[in-house]
Amino acid sequence: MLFAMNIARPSAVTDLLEATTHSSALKQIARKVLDGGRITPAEGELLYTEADLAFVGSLANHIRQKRHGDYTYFNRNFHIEPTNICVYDCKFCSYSRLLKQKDGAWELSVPEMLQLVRNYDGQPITEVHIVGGVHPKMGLDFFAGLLKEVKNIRPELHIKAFTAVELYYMFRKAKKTVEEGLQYLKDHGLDSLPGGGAEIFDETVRAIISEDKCTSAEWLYIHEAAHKLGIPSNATMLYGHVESYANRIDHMERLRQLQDRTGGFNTFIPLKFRNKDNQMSHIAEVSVVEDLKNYAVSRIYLDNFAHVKAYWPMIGRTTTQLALSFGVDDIDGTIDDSTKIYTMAGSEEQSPKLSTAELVKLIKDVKRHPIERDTLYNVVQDYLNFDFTTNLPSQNDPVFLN
Ligand code: V47
Ligand code: SF4
Repeated sequence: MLFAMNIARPSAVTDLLEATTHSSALKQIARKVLDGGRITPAEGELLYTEADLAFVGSLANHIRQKRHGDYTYFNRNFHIEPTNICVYDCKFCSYSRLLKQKDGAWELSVPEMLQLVRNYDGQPITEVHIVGGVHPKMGLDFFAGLLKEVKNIRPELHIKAFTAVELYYMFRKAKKTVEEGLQYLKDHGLDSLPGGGAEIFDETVRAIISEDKCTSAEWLYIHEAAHKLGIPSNATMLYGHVESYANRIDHMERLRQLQDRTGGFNTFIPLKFRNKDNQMSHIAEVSVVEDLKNYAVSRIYLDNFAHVKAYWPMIGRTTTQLALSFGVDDIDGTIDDSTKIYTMAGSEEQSPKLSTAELVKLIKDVKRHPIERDTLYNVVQDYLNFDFTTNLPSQNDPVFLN
């Protein structure tokens, strides 16, 4: 029997309305959020500029608690990065190489990638995440063939693959419409899209940080088309570089509107800009306080997104645990160390691998209820009372979270 979900907690959130330190504008926002209302872009900006961390944190935590109780989700996945050769030149990217650059470049053949899949034979992995550079010679048919072979080896494995940036390039090159290209990949085994390539939608900022890749309108179009074809997706936001708070709110506003139309986004993933070895290295990284504030405002603003995810390899274990009190309900997965896009940019975790037992402990240590999910947030295993020595639910007394 589980007790964790039913225990009422004293709520810090009602204090927000009484505290004399908050302006009446902020109290009005709090009241609106507590009544289940939707905040405006101007109110979103005010949260960034005027509210302190405790204020946004209490509101975001309240929303998370209302939606998910103590459940904190993770999944068991692994990554394949087919290549880091890329036709584009995003200024924040530490990982890409030009076709003619030999130093530090890689490109994997289909058999090499299938071997990576086979390496997980017998392991209870539910998802493979395939994303990489935009290689001029790896086209639609190459990737469709890869998807089909992966499904032949492991039909039940969910394939979350290709950012809108990669898709836009491969469809254009193959002279397919977005709809035709997506349907073709879906027929070959594509199950969902990851959220990458969104960066910041504001056109002026996008022109500075990634001028030549697909536009914001194209990114949004591809995700909308995918949702209409029954392919769910994620959305990201790269923050903490040259963007303003207004740019972040504009980014989330465009996502919120799309989500209103389709409901096809699973989760929102803020990605903190890391400055190691890229053309934006002169820009200082933002503080942990800013990270937490950003998670919280995201949770408050995106009222039609079920989940907000903290990508733990990027921000590290301690900030991940903190983020769980600032609106985050999902911490991504058990990941092997083949995820180079972040390690090369200076992520907290230089060898980002956590076993399931370690992830479960990380979640339990902050009094949350660990739930292994699949990509679509179906519960795979409840880990509140689980014995890793027998791999069975524990026979001992239930663990109390409070
Ligand atoms: O679009 C690149 C980001 C993204 C840096 O959907 C950087 O479940 C910070 O989108 N500092 C690709 N970020 C990865 C991605 C992702 C990751 C985890 C889960 C999911 C999901 C999606 O990585 C890029 C870009 O925004 N990125 N360089 C950097 N220096
Ligand atoms: Fe290429 Fe992606 Fe790096 Fe941009 S972020 S240069 S699209 S690999």
